[in-house]
Amino acid sequence: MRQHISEDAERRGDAPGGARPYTVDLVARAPAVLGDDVLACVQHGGAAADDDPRRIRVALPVLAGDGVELWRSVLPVRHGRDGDIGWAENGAALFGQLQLPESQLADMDRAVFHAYARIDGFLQRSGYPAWLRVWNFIAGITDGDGDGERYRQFSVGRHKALSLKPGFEHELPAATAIGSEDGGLLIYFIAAARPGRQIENPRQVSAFKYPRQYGPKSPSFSRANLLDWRDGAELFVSGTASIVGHETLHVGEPLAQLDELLRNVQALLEQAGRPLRPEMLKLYLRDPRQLDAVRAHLRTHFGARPVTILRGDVCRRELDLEIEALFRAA
Ligand code: 3EB
Repeated sequence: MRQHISEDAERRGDAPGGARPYTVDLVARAPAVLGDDVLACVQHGGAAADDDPRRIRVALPVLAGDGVELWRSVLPVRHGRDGDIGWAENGAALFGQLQLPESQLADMDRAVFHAYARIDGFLQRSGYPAWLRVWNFIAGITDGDGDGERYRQFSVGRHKALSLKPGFEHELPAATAIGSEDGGLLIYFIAAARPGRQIENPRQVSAFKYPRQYGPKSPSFSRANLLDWRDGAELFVSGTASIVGHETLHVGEPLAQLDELLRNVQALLEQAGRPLRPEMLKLYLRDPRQLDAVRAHLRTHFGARPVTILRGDVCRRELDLEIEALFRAA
C-alpha cells in the first residue's frame, strides 16, 4: 500500500492550495460499515464495530452532543496499515492513527519518541510530510509527580522526535492532549504535502516556549493551524484552556475558566484574520457534575450551535475544562 501511495505522488502538492479535500459531519452513531468516501470516523465513547483502519476510537464518554465525526472525502480514498499505523488518504490529505497499549508505556518518554518518530517517517515516505493536526489521548495523563508526571514524560518524547527537524518550532501542528479512560495512548493525526500557517496567541506564551516549571521539555504544538484552501480557509484550533501568559487562571471556577478560554479562542480568530465560523466544537470536561452549568454557559456564547462535550482530563490538574475547534470560511 505504501508503494501505491508513492506512485500517486503527482496527485499531491495541491494542499493547501487545492479545494478543501474533506468535509466533516457530526452524527450520533457510527455507521456499521464505512463507505468508500470516508477518510476517518472518529468515535467517542462506544466500541469499534470492525477493525477498519479509518475507525478511530477515542475512549472518552460523550456527555452531550453528537460523539461521532465522519470525515468525508471529495476525492477517492485509499486506506491500509503500515506496521502499527492505520491510515487513509485521498491525494490531498492523510489521516492516520497509532495506538500503544499500556504495557508499552512503562517508559513513556521513549515510547512516545518512537511513536512520533515512526509516524513522522511514515508521513515522509508517503508524501504527506506536513503534520497539520494531531490528537493525543493519554491514560492517567496527570499520574506521577514532578517531572515524572505522564504528561511531562509524553512531552519529552514528543519533543525529542519533532525537534529532529530543523526549524520545527515554525511548523508545529495544532494539537490536543487529553487524559482518557482506557489504558494506553492513542495518537491520531491529519497530514498534508505542505504545512499550514502556524498561529500563536498573543495572550499566551507559546507552548513550545513554556518555562522549565512545566517540565523538562516544552509541549511541541502550535495554538492553531491555518489552511488556505482554494475554496476558503480552515482553522484547526488546538485544545485551549484558561491559561494566560503561561499561568493557569481561575482555579476552582470552571465558568470563569470557560470565559477565559473563549477569549483565547477569540484571540486566535483575530490572528487568523479571516472571516471564520465554527464547524466543530469539542469541550473536554473533567467533572461531569459541572455539565449543566457549562452547557448553559456555552449557550450564552454559541447560541444553538452544537458543542460536543466529552468527559476527559486536562493535562494540568487545576484546569477543569478545555475546548478545541475547527473553523472554516464564513
Ligand atoms: C495548554 O495550553 C493546555 O500538549 O498537545 C492543550 C493542547 C494543552 C495541546 C499538548 C496541551 C496540548 O498548555 C494544554
